Amino acid sequence: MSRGASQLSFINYSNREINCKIVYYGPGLGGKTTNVEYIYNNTPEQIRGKMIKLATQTERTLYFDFLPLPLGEIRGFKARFYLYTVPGQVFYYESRKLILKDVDGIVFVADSQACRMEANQASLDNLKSDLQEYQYPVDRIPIIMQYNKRDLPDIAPVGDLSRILNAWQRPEFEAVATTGVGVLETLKAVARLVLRDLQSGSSR
Ligand SMILES: Nc1nc2c(ncn2[C@@H]2O[C@H](COP(=O)(O)OP(=O)(O)OP(=O)(O)O)[C@@H](O)[C@H]2O)c(=O)[nH]1
Ligand SMILES: [Mg+2]
Repeated sequence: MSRGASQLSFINYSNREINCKIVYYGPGLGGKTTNVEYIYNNTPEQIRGKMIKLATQTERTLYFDFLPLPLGEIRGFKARFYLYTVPGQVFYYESRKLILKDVDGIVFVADSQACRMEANQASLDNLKSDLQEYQYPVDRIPIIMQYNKRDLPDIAPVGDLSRILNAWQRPEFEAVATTGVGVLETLKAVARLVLRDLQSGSSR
């Protein structure tokens, strides 16, 4: 067992698939949906599933965004990744927590703008407490940090973001989700961690 209670990816023996759940988490308007949209738009139609968005009229995520993607193989099983985003607006606590259930890997999308540092921290605290409530081992669950919106003025230096948000020293990427900078790199990194985690897990 590598991750104990959090090691819950669903194995389907009949079609030899392993389903992995990746959640894009982070503060409101940080760029979670933009990440997943970019991935959708840059994946061949034949392999991607349908992207489902549950949005308000202003395009802010109301419940979640969802995109199925086949990404890699493990011990003869196809790994199918399900990408979810959470609604970042502060008051959607319950939806965020529900979406984290059975998560295999997390991308924390931080907003690099200096004025959003507190929102980043609050969201990270929220993530930690949700994981703790589910009794998922925060120190072992695959998490990638993404510092998004690097194209904007008045952004915090990466060193500051790293020091303040990445005390657990997870792999980190700079990104501009609107143009795709860093987006696929982030996805590959989280997929790699999740597959490695699956490979090392004896209970699968
Ligand atoms: N300049 C710039 N704008 C970005 C970037 N990423 C996202 N945005 C913009 O930021 C706004 C919010 O992006 P979303 O992807 O909807 O953010 P979200 O994290 O899904 O927000 P919620 O669903 O409300 O939690 C949109 O107008 C995006 O176009 C970026 O890297 N640079
Ligand atoms: Mg969104």
